[in-house]
Amino acid sequence: MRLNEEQVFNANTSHVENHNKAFNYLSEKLIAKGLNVDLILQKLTTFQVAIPSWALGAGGTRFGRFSFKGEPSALEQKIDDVGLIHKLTKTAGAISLHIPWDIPQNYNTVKELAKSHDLIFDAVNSNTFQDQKVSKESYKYGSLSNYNKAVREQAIAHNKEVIDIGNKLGSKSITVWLADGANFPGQNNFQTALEHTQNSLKEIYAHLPEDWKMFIEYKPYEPNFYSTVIQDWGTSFLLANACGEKAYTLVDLGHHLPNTNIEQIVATLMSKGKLGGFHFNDSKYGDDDLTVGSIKPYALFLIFNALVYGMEHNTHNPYPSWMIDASHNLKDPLEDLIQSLEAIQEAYAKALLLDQKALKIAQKENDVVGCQEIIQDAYRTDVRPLLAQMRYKSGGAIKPIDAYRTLQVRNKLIKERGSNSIASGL
Ligand code: PSV
Ligand code: MN
Repeated sequence: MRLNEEQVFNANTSHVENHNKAFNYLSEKLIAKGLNVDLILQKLTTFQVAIPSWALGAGGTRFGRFSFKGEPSALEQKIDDVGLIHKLTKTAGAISLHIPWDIPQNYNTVKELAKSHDLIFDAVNSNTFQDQKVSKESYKYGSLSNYNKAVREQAIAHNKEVIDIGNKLGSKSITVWLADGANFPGQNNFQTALEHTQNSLKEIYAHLPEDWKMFIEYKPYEPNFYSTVIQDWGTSFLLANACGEKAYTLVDLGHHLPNTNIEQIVATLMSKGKLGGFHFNDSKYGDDDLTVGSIKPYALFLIFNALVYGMEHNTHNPYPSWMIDASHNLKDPLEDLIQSLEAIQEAYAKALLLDQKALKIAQKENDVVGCQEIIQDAYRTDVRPLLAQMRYKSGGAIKPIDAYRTLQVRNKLIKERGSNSIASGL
């Protein structure tokens, strides 16, 4: 199913007047502060976040999965769903595929469909954390780090195939996340596992097309609870350096131990030109994959401060590849993603308001109170009219969740796909 311009226009009509008032009020305040509102709007318009193909169905936990009616059961339907989100939010202009969950049957059809929704293919993701029916070797004891050469070779070949698939779609990067590790002390030799991983990654790296990047994602634990081979940003960073200039670290917000200072990690990586990709989600305890901004919106804003600073000052760091990596078991997945996109744009917009010059002066003067005042002044500004203006002017919805509900999108999807359709993925 698709939404057309007229439907979105109609959904906006009852909000236009209030929106204009709110936007004009905010705009005046920001201009009085010396901010360039047009430039901020332009930056918000170009900030596009990829939607992962596996987040469009209900997420599961290890205790069960409660399907959501009208889930997309084929890749084409998943692309349509991202198209719907993009139409309303104007922020989801890309889709990220996980292979082998979403191998295209017909590349031309899939490419044309994505184009018709104004979507591009972002990073492709390999999967060596599950065995496939056709696999000869098992990843039970690891993939790229495995003691057994035949398993490593199978995992390397899979990653190369993922690159080839992505290349046919126009993707420009691969994300490698490994579940490799150990559940018990003594199970693995740390040094051997790391060495195998490095050598395997180098082989995958050698297969990258000229204009491609490889993102190495880290995670401290789960599914292994004693040790994970690529456990932290430092390990990812050293592996990326060992591979070469096209290899980068990928930061997933849920992949840190509680209270880790993620903004500092972002700053360090960007200063070294090695932050390649970013996965957004939110969490209370671990890799909870909750809606972005639902638990720690202030932390997200501080992370965006580091990102905005890095994007301005670290020109040797490539523009990062943004993706939502969240999916859980309660909300309508499309509403969940719309809420995440809003939270991301909100944190970004607030970070764009930060008075960098004043902050630098306050920092030099060791005016600790002043620093906090400056940072929190940006954080406490209600920027939602800016986001609504960006969407409205781009042809999107002033209030995306409201439009989604008014236009009865989920009911229409259920009518079209049925109540029992199930999305592939975790
Ligand atoms: C692992 O937890 C991860 O963050 C990786 O990015 C995977 O590809 C994705 O989640 C799968 O859900
Ligand atoms: Mn991730």
